[in-house]
Amino acid sequence: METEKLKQLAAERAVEEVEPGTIVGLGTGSTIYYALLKLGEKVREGLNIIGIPTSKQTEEIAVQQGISLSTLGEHPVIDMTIDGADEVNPTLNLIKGAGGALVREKIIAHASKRLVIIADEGKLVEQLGSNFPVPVEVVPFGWGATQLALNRICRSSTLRPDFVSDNGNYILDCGFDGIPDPSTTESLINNLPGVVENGLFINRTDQVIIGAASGIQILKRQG
Ligand code: DER
Repeated sequence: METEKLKQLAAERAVEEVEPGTIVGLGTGSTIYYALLKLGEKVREGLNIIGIPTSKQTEEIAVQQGISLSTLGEHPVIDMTIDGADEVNPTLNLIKGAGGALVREKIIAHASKRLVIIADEGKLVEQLGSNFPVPVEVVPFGWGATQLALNRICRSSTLRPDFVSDNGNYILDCGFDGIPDPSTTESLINNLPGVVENGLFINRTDQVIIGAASGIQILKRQG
């Protein structure tokens, strides 16, 4: 089964868990796109929810789908957020940010009672940093100096070309040959002057819904 179908499988399964009358964080990326389409369909059938988008891109799609939107300021506690991931390891830690929305995604994930991640089975890895770089959002001022400091933590980093985030910042994509201690790495990166946030999402995920050729796999955080 081709990847897009697997993404759609996971996305639509996650939407089944959205309760009427709830505040729903809406992630960013191509997998969440299928969830937005399904949510739009259910809203048109009468589902009453309020969406909190993690990016201008998601906001536009949600508006097109007729999903009522609000802000984190209006709703500082979110019932459930659905979002994608670039990598998922066995303890449900993630690399996110290929879509460039990691800052708002992490803020909204932190404000959520439940974080449900949706992904195709290709996103599963034994160790984070195997297939994807860790995106790091940095302020434009002195980004070159920030990059030098980052390169002492990662193998190498590249400025994401022709990209400015919704927050007016740059992204440095940091390559690793595997990340044995993601929690420490997340803290080391965020401790650097000039760094706004990074794409390591550690101990935040409650459930991962995987679209696999063999069907849906549900992974729940232990403990
Ligand atoms: O940029 C992001 O954080 C996205 O959610 C990303 O992690 C997954 O994007 P995809 O669904 O397009 O693979």
